[in-house]
Order: sequence, then structure tokens, then C-alpha cells
Amino acid sequence: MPAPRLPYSMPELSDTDRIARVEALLAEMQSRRSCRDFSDRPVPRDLIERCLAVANTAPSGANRQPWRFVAIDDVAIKHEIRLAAEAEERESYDWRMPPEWLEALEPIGTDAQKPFLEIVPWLIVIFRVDWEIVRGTKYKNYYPVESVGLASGFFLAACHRAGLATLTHTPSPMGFLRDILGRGKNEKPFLLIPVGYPADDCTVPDLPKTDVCELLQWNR
Ligand code: IYR
Repeated sequence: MPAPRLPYSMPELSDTDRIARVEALLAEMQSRRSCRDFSDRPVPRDLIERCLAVANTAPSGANRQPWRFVAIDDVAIKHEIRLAAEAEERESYDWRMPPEWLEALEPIGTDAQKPFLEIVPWLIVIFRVDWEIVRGTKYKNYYPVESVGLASGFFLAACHRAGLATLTHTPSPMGFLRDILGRGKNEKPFLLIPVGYPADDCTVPDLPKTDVCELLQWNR
């Protein structure tokens, strides 16, 4: 059955104002960096909840919202996640990742040690839901990967806007997150996102972005 409809209301702006607004957003997003060295300074739970509320506004296939968020500030659970993630990462760095991959990571300087997973105040795990059982009927979700990717991007942007640092972390394989967090078998871990403040002496690699004009084609 079609849903009731609402007018689409947007602010009426001059093109100058539109450019100014997008330039301000661009400058803000250009200052976002992946953080791998967090402070233990606490972040209020409400702030995390509001950033996840932003993630939850993302478009999704048939508006099914094929995501679940688990927000963890419990010290024991963070410790358990760190140990499990490091065990997977050691295997990856020792033999799973081919030399070209290790070489590609050299500028970033990562290794199998992930102490930040228990120093950071919050770990957010985003799960992807490919199907659901509602009142005994199994429903397939549509475009779950695209949808969860969009929600994750909205979440990173919301955190950055709130002055919080994040990392999109994918200790692979991530099945241990479903086990530790007791989630259903229709939920697949998508991203593990530490959220907090950078440590006082945190540095990030100086990695430039390719100019958008080189990655953009207009028409044919
Ligand atoms: N998951 C590993 C390796 C890693 C992979 C990619 I692709 C990165 O952009 C960064 C790291 C780790 O987190 O160390």
C-alpha cells in the first residue's frame, strides 16, 4: 500500500549561499582523519546516540534500514574485542595479506597491535542485516551493503561534526564480533568504529587526496 505523502521542503537559497555552504562542509570534511591513537577521555552516551540517529537517517533499499548498531563502553567487552581482533590481525599480517597489500599499508604504518580498541571510550559495531524474520515470515533486505555503507558514512560525518575522532576498522574476519556481542546469525559485522578524542600526542600520516577533478568525468 502506498505511504501517505508529504511536501518536500527545502530552503530557498542563492547559488552564492549554496556554494558557501558546501565549501564550509568541504573544509570541515577535509579535516577528518582516521585516528589510531585515542585518549581515554569519556564521551557522553547521548552524543553517541545522536550520531547514530544521524546514521539512521541514511537512505536504504526499500527503506528497510538493514543495519543494527551496537555501542560498547564496557571495559571487559572492549578488552575481549581487542584480544580477538589482535588474534585475527596477527594471522592477517603474518600470512593472510599478500606482500602487495602489506606494501600498500606501509605509508599508514599499521600493524597487528590494536591497543586503541580498549583505550577508546566507545566501540561502535555496525551490523548488516541481509534478511529478517518478522512474525514468522522471512524477508530479504535490498541493497544491504550499499545501505549500510551509506549509514556508516553518515555516522562518520556526524561524529566529525560533533568533534569526535573515528576509525573505520575491519579486523578480518570479523565473525568474532557477532559471537562476543551475542547477535543473531542474520547479522554480519560490517565495520568496527572506535569513537573518541585523539590522544594528546596523536599524529596521522600526511596522505593527500587525489584532486576530485582527476576522479570526475562530466558527461561522455
Ligand atoms: N585490518 C588491518 C589491515 C588494514 C587494511 C586496510 I585496506 C587499511 O586501510 C588499514 C589496515 C588493520 O586494521 O591493521
